[in-house]
Amino acid sequence: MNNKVALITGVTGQDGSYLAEFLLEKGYEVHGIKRRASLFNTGRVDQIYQDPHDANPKFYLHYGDLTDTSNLTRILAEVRPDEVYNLGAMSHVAVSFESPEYTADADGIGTLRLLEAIRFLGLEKKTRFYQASTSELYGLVQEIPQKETTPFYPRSPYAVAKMYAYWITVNYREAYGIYACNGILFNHESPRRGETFVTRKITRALANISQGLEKCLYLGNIDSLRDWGHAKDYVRMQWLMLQQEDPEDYVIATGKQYSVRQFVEFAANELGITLRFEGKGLEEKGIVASVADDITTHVKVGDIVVAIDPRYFRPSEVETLLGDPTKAREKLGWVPEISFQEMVSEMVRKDLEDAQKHALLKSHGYKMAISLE
Ligand code: NDP
Ligand code: GDR
Repeated sequence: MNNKVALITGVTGQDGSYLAEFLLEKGYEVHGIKRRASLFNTGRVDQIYQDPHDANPKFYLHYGDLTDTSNLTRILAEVRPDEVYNLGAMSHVAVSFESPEYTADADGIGTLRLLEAIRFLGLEKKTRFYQASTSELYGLVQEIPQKETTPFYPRSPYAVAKMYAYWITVNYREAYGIYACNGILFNHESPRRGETFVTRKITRALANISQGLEKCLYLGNIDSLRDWGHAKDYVRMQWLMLQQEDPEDYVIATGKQYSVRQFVEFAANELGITLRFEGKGLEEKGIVASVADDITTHVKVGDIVVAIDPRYFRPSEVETLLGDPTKAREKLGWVPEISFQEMVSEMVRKDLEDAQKHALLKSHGYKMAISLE
């Protein structure tokens, strides 16, 4: 019987939802912080929602925000968790250039608020702390592949905020003996990935295009290289990091790299669309892909399926990321179980299912909105 209590910030996000499921399966009592929104924002955790009126619920949601110190302190005082997973963040790199100050507050100072609350409440010896650090810390990479000892060079307000969070986590571990760890996670995706991150944007748009719901997928830098894993594999590692004798920081990655362009090709193949990229690089900034075969009903030879829109270029870009997960493998026995191909296929299948439902509704005269961000 597991009597452990966990608190997850960002429980309504991609990782938060998978982690909550994972911990509930392990018998944890799970508390999550959700933000007040004008529309329901718990879609990713609805399947594990438990009516608080039922006997002995194991999953609780609290209203809160990482920018609100008294709120965080009160929740920590009430919940007195054994483990805190700080997954909440303004997590979109491009958006952080638009809202740099808010990003610093939520992602940087928000982490300090939680650590300081743990200290203030005298929970230093009880509460273990996980910080969602990121491969974006490596930014302009200083070494290939990147590992725990690779120097940081952040390239966005998001990454700079996360750099503060990284170091304040290390500092509270060293200064106050808190069991606090950084997971330096490389990109990880799933059908629950937010629709404006590039992988989900691609699988969703191509699925819609294959059903005649959209015409063209507009992207930014398609030569960008990333080390993409599956979120389910990565939340397991977040938990593992808090179960060790000593707190340490770990890189979590697959050790394999693909370009955005390759991601498009894999996703298109899944849908039976064959793309021929016509532009050689970003210089052309025009059409970069056209369809080679009329395999699906709605896509014909010569149709432009992917085009470059400079609007999606970033003021300073992270061109290449490739992680070295040797430490996680050797010390924690962690290896990713879901391959890149399996992940792309799962994402495409889910988005195709949704697109087919929408196409059916449309064919019966129902109107539906598709966001094209
Ligand atoms: P998501 O964007 O899917 O989820 C972010 C979560 O944080 C959401 O629940 C969101 O709430 C919440 N949130 C945003 N702002 C605040 C705030 N001010 N106060 C409280 N909660 C807030 O991110 P992921 O699940 O993909 O990532 C989880 C964490 O891991 C993030 O910190 C991210 O920066 C980091 N990370 C992610 C990687 C990835 O590839 N996915 C890689 C490395 C690090 P709402 O639902 O209301 O928007
Ligand atoms: P990233 O993820 O910035 O790595 O941050 P994202 O999917 O947004 O971008 C990956 C790469 O694709 C390029 N790109 C585009 N990106 C988006 N979003 N939209 C486009 O149209 C587009 N076209 C090309 C980007 O320029 C970039 O090079 C993610 C987030 O989850 C962070 O929170 C996390 O810390 C890092 O991963 C690791």
